[in-house]
Amino acid sequence: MNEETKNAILEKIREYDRIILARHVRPDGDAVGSSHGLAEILRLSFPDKEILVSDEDISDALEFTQTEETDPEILDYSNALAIVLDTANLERLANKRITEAKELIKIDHHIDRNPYGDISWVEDERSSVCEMIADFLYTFRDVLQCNLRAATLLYMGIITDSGNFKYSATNGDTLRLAGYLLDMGVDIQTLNSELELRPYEFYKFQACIFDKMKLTENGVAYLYVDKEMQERFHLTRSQASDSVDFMSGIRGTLVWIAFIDNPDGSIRVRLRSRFMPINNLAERYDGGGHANASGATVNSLREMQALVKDADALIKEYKENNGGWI
Ligand SMILES: [Mn+2]
Repeated sequence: MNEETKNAILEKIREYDRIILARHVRPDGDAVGSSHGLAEILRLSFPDKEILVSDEDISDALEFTQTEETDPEILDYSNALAIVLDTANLERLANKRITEAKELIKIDHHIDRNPYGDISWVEDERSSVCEMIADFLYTFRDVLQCNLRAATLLYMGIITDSGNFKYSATNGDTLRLAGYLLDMGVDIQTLNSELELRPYEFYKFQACIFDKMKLTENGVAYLYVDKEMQERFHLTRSQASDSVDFMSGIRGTLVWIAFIDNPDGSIRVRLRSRFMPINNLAERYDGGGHANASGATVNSLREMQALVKDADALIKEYKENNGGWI
């Protein structure tokens, strides 16, 4: 698929002596895996070229990848080729200066509502950009070099973005390309341990969440991580916010919501759903996002209750008018 585009990208890579890679802010496994996996492949394949990853906001959870990034401010973008990965639109860029590069290539798997770049390779049915980079590597396997580190980074992006091959974007290509990377010797026990193991205190926090979680009549699960709870468990903002995922496994619960006290007195809302969309509800409360994952803000306990009530009414309506949900 897209053989012409892939060929054009390889030609551009050959053309430039300096290549700078970039990705979206608050990087996930796919953003880190695809930018550093491709960087590693390019360094091995073209040792005379200067290959740099330009962002500096690595997440704590991915520090184990020991990836090195260069301060965007000290980079020379003139005569450089930029490759932007996993970034749907330029506003999401961690390094906005990357657009100063002479030419820019977009490689992404989000719906292409905001096309950009001199060359754009977007396949929105792909599980991950790491799957696309693995495909690129496989397509040009006679030209490109790969090592265990690059294979591990790409494999990491595939499993994190596909939910360990559980999300519906997973298809035969995802598994074939993951298998191609595994054959290079990826240590899945170590990788999965790095990605999944949590400190003991994390489970104490989870137990507290399960104790406090509430369920509405029609199946909205919700919880409130107030300031007191954040202090008691020494939670970072992102740890408090991730608590929304604890509620994802309840049968009949099509919507689950976490409310997290912000330092400024407002309350951050994280909404998740399956089968039915949730973004319209988020938009009513100063937010928005994806069909099944959105964010919003409320300013009082009363507004929190109103949102829960609205979500409950939405579920009720959905369940009455649709079959097939679980
Ligand atoms: Mn991705």
